[in-house]
Amino acid sequence: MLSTIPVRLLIGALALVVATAASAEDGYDLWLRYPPVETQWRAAYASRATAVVETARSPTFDVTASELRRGIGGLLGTAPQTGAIDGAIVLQRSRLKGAGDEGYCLKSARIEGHPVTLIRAKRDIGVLYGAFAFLRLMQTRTLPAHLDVCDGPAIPLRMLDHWDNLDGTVERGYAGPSLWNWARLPAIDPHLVDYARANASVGINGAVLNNVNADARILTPEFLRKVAAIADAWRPYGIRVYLSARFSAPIELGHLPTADPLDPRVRRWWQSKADEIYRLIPDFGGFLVKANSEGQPGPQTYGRSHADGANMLAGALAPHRGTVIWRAFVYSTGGDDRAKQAYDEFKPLDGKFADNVIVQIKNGPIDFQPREPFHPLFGQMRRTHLALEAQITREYLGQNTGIAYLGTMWSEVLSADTCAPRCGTPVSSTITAVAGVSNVGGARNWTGSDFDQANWYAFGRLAWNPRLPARQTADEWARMTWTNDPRSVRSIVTMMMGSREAAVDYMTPLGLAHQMASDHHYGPGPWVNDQPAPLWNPIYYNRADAQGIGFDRTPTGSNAVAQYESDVGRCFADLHCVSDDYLLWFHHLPWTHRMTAAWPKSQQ
Ligand code: GCW
Repeated sequence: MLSTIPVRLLIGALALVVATAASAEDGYDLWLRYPPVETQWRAAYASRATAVVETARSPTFDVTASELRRGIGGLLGTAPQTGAIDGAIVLQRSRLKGAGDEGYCLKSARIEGHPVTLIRAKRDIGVLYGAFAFLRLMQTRTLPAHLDVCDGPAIPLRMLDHWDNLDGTVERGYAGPSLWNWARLPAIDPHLVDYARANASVGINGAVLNNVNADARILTPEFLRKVAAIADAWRPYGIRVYLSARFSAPIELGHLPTADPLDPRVRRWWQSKADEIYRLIPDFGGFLVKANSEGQPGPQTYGRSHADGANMLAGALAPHRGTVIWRAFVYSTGGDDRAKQAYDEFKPLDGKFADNVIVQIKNGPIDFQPREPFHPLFGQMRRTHLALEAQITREYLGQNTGIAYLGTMWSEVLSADTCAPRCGTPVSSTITAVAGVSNVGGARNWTGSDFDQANWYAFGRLAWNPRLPARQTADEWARMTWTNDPRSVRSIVTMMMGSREAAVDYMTPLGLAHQMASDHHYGPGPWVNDQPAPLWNPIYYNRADAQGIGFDRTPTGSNAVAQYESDVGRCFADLHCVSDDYLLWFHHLPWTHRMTAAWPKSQQ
C-alpha cells in the first residue's frame, strides 16, 4: 500500500531525468558521475579550477589530484593543468586548528597576487576529503564566490560492515554476490578502488570485510594475503581494513582444546595471530566480534563475561594500536522482554572494557526494525567507548523492492535525546564510532537499485556530520546523481523524504515491530502459520489479544522504560507524552483507544 503519490512522482521525476541524463549509464559511477555543468556556471567555475598544484607528494595527494582532474574534467569539459597560475587549486599540508585530525579547510586566497583556492589539511586524508567537498560544491552548484570553510568529522570512526561470506554470498544482501572476489584476489579489480573512492567521498574510513557470523578461515595466511592486497589498495583513500573474528578460531585454526579467553594458550594464539596480521597489514584496524549471539561462540561458553572476551582480544591488538569492536546484539529465549536483554547483560560491564574496545550497539533494542526507539545503552555506558550500528541494507525495509530513503531514520536516532547525564545529549554525542551494515554487492550499480545508492551516500554523510538534515543529504545526492533541474530535484527529494515513513506505516505502524515472517524478514507478515509457532513470531512482539494490541513496557508490564534515563523513561511510559511513533512499542492499548493526532504521518 505504498502511497500512489510517490509512485506518480517517481514516474514524473524519472521521465525528466531520462530526458536530461547522459545515455548508456549503468549506475556504476554513483554520485561521482561529474556530468557537464549547465552553461551558465561554466565560465565562473572554470576560472577557479585551472590547475591542480600538489605542494607535497604522497599516494593520498596523488589520488586527490587525480580525482580533482577527473571531476573537473567531467564537470567543465577541460581538465586542469599543473602549473601555478590564476585559478589554481592548491593542495597543502597545514597545521589547522579546529577541524580535527581528519578535517580540512577550503579557502579563496592569493599567492603572489594570483587568486587560488587552497585545500588545506593537517593530514593528507583531510586534503582528499576537502577535494571531494570542493567537487560537491560544484556538483550541487553551491560553490560560493569566496570560499572560507573548515569542516571535520564529528565521529572518529565511520565504518561499513560487510556481511559477506567467504563463498561469495552475502547475508541479507540484495545487490548480487560479494564484492570481494576471493578467487581472484590478491589481484585488485578496478571496482575495489572505486569502492574506496566512493567511501572516501563521503568520509567513511573503515570497512569490515566479512560477515559477523564469521568463518575462522579469514584468519588463515591464505586469506590474510588477499586482505593485505585490499588494504594496500585502500590505504591512499584512508580506509582501514577490519575483520570479523570467530571467537573459537583458536580451536578451529590453532587446534587448541579450548577458546577460553583466560587460558594462556588461547591468549598466546591470538597474540601471535595479531602479530602475523600486522606484519602483513601495518595499519590493520582490528576485529569485529559477534559473540554468544544467535549461536555464535563466545566467552560465556567458558563461564567468562563479554568483557573477559573483548579484553583478551584487545590485549593482543593493543601493541599494534588495533581496536576490538564487540557487538552488544544479544538475546535469548529466557526473560520477559527481548528488548531488555542487551542492556541487562552489558550495563553491569560498564567501565570493565579495555580502552581499545568499542561496544557496538544496534540503533534500537530489538533488531533494525523500520522504527525503534533508541537503544537504552546509549547514554548509560558512560565509561565505555560505544558505536552505533545501523543497517543500510534493507533487511526489514522492503529488501530490494520499492524505495526507502533511510537518512530520515538515522537522523532520528542520532539526534534522539538520551537525557544522559542531562537533557540535550543526543545519541550522536555518546558514541565514538558508527557502523553501517553495507548494502553494496557485486551488482554493476553496486546496490542493486540505483535508488539504494542514496542510503550508502547518506550513511557516510551523516556519520561525518550527524546534524546534517536528512533533506539536505537527499538533495545533494539527487543533484550529484541525477540532475540539478529544480523540478526534478524537488520531486526526487519529496519522494525520498516520505519513503521510510510510508514503509513504517504499512509494515510496523505506531511502534509495532517485527511483523514479518521470521525466516525471510520481508514484511508485512503478521502471523506465521508454523506449528508449533516459533517464539520470535509477530505475536510475541505485537501482543495482540482480545483486549487490545501493543507491548506493555511500562511499570505495569516489562518495565523496559526503566532502562532509560528517568526523564526519557517517564515520557515513554506516559500516554500523554509518548509519541505516536512509539505508542505500541511501550503500551498495550484497547482496540477502542482513540488517537490524539492525525495518522498516518506519511499521508499528511
Ligand atoms: O537482523 C539479524 C539478521 C541476521 C544477522 C543478525 C546480526 C548477521 O537477521 O542475519 O546476522 O541480525 O546482526 O547479528
